[in-house]
Amino acid sequence: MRRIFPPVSLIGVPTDIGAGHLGARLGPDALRIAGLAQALRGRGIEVEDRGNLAGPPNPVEPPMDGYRHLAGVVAWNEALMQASLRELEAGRMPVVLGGDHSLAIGSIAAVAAHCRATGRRLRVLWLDAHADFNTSDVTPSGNIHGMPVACLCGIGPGVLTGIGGHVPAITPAQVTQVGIRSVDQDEKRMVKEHGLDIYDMRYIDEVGMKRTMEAALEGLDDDTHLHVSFDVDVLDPSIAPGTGTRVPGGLNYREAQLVMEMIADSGRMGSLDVVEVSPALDERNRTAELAVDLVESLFGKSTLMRD
Ligand code: 6HN
Ligand code: MN
Ligand code: MN
Ligand code: MN
Repeated sequence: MRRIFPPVSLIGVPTDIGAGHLGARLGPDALRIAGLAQALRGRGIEVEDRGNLAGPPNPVEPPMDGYRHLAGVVAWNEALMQASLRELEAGRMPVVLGGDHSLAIGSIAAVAAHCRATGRRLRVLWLDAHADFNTSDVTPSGNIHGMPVACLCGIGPGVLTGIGGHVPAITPAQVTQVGIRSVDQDEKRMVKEHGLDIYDMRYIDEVGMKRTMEAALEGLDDDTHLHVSFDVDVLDPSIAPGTGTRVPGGLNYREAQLVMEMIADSGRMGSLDVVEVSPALDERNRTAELAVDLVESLFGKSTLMRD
């Protein structure tokens, strides 16, 4: 069955201002060079590439009061919140090309605002090696790409938690995380305290990806907008070396395909981030090419007759 997807708008966010390694700023162009727009058009989807947003350069400064580059992260996220909301209001699906994962704050704040305005239910599926639930008090690095989920849940500085106009933008009950295998010591306490729904690698190893995704996608209905935030470091570094915070023991190729195919089958995806592609650390753009391959599956490509 071939699904009808709304028209897609690609929004490039060329920054690594929320990360500890430089390089994710080149991610949007790496994804373009890997043929993202062409691949989606080949599936019959109308695609507009809005180009890259502008924002402050990465000043490469040490953290202050537990945050590295807070003002810069705010500026990028305010720009993205506006750009993304504009697309949603025009009935288009924003596909955000990162950039580091701090940009999920603006991206998801926009989706949350749009869902509030239109009375839709929002669910967030967070595909990542990391829980990204740190705060300035507990962060080991000060890097804000380790904090977006907490910020979206209202835990963080007001300049970030308030970006979509409603604090919190979402509640932990709306978030499901898959692929997690690196959570910092105090971050573990945070995710437990706030009851985050986490399918970590041990769960996936024990239960298998099919049942994991059935559980992760449970309860979506016709009124649900599913936002997928795809951090490429959820993939095993042996197949996706081009990213700044590699953690061994990630998803293999078939597991990752099944995740995307099952999301596509749900028919509920309304917006997407593809983040943390870092071409400077990659081998011949293979991480961006794999990300594009997986995004095609998210948009319904399947091996045999099901498309
Ligand atoms: N990401 N938990 C680590 C930190 O510095 O807070 C790593 C975060 C990585 C964030 O990959 O989006
Ligand atoms: Mn809409
Ligand atoms: Mn992340
Ligand atoms: Mn990550």
